[in-house]
Amino acid sequence: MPYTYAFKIIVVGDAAVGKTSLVNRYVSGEFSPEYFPTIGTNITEKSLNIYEFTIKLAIWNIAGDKRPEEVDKAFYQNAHAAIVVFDVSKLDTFQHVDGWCRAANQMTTPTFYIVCNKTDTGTSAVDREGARKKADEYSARYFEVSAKDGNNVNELFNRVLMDILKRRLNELKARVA
Ligand SMILES: Nc1nc2c(ncn2[C@@H]2O[C@H](COP(=O)(O)OP(=O)(O)OP(=O)(O)O)[C@@H](O)[C@H]2O)c(=O)[nH]1
Ligand SMILES: [Mg+2]
Repeated sequence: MPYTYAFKIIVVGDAAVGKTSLVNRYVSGEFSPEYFPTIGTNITEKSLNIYEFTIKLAIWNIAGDKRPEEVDKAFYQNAHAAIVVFDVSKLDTFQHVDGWCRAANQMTTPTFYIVCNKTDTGTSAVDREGARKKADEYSARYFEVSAKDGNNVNELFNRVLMDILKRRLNELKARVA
């Protein structure tokens, strides 16, 4: 029987920034130009086999129409990683990144990722350097992606997985030291 590890990744950010689209692009390689707002919380699973290990990623994705502090605590709890998404064509979605990071930080100490989505649109309402600096504030990694054309999406989730595994190994190392 392969040993199974399960990790929880949460995806947050304002409504319509493309959270569901990013998850769908990563998990099934698909993109829909239509907007189907998420209702409540959606959990998508993806299994990966690495050597004899099975890694199960549970990707929790919420409806972005709530304020960060209104989201149920259970959503944030025990997350191994938090992906905070904004839409590069809408400045207010970037301004709300702080609120999402703070809410996630209060509940857990996940590895953070700040993700600038919809880079395919060619429009930029957000100063990219400012976004990078924001990521530094939270010791987060910064990614520019497009769920539409798939640019950098696998790289993002692969990095999330590698960071989670690295953290796990460091915890084990600390235990045996
Ligand atoms: N051009 C472009 N459109 C995108 C991209 N990602 C998402 N969209 C579109 O943006 C709209 C909203 O995408 P969703 O993935 O449903 O956004 P969401 O953040 O899950 O929204 P809520 O569930 O309401 O919080 C849809 O019409 C998508 O097709 C992208 O990278 N580029
Ligand atoms: Mg959604």
